[in-house]
Amino acid sequence: TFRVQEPLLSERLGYAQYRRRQPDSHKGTYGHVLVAAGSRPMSGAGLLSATAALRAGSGLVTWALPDRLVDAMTGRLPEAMLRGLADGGTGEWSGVDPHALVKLAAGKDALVFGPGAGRWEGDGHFLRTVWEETGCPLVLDADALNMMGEADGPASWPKRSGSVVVTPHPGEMARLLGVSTAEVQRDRVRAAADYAVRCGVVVVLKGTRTVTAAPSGEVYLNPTGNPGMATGGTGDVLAGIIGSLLGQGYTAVQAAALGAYLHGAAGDRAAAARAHEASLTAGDIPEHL
Ligand code: NPW
Ligand code: AMP
Ligand code: MG
Repeated sequence: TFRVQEPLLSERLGYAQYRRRQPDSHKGTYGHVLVAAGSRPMSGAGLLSATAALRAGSGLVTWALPDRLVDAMTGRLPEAMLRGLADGGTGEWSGVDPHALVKLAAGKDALVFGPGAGRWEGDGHFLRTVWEETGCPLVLDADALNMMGEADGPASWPKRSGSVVVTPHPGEMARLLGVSTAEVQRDRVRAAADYAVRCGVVVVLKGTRTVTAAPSGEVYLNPTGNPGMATGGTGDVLAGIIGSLLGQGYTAVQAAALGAYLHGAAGDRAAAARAHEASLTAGDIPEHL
């Protein structure tokens, strides 16, 4: 059983829970997020996620990426710290030892993994290592979701100490559930809530009126956003926003629902700033946070 909370976020979870910055705070107050994202053909996904984490208010952002990409990305986002992980010269996560990422995650306040990470033989083992051996709250998006496997995946894995937010689009949700995209879209609330309850993770099922579902069965529908956001990279931005909020100490369900809200609201402002929403690009969204 699950409960759909309406009216939506702005009253229930949104600005009421948004924490104002305190005058006597410092960068340590606002969390250190590790964004592990981007690979040779998709470095932009990592750049978008890390940029969004900074714009969403993180005190510090470290962007981990395969070593070979570091030179090309140097200077693209000067506020983030770049950490190249040994990749055997490939520029791909397939060449990275998952324990190197685990080590880097120690002491971080949140980890975002998946945007532009790619797929490879044995990637499920990589994800399991991250799942089991990192303690911080985790946002799993894009390729990380495809590494989870169908159906029971995390339901049968050891319980993590840190919370988990997964951010599938309908195609990714369908793969997680082992059903068609059309089936997911037929009852979006049920698809998201079933998975959240069964696997003990917060699910953010993206698309028009993004559904946030908690393991408790609570469900929030997001009122913001527009079809201009149907463009490559917008999901990578959302993952960075949610990771930032998790790292700032919001609970997983707050970070997920508030993140979806702010992402859509920034998308609405970004669309309004263009002559037409069709011209919105993912990189506009962090600019309007
Ligand atoms: P169809 O065609 O309807 O059957 P994939 P991806 C479905 C990175 N990126 N409603 C749809 O299936 C990502 O981070 C990098 C319904 C669609 O064909 C990932 O790492 C960028 N269906 C990687 O690329 C910018 C929907 O899923 C299929 C749906 C692959 O991610 C782009 C595509 O999904 C991108 O973010 C919806 N709302 N949304 C960069 N600049 O570096 C999706 N589908 O195969 O999971 O591929 O989402 O493009
Ligand atoms: P992804 O497919 O991972 O890049 O994620 C796409 C992002 O854009 C998600 O946050 C979606 O909720 C958002 N989005 C895509 N299409 C729409 C739409 N028609 N209305 C509102 N938001 C959308
Ligand atoms: Mg995506």
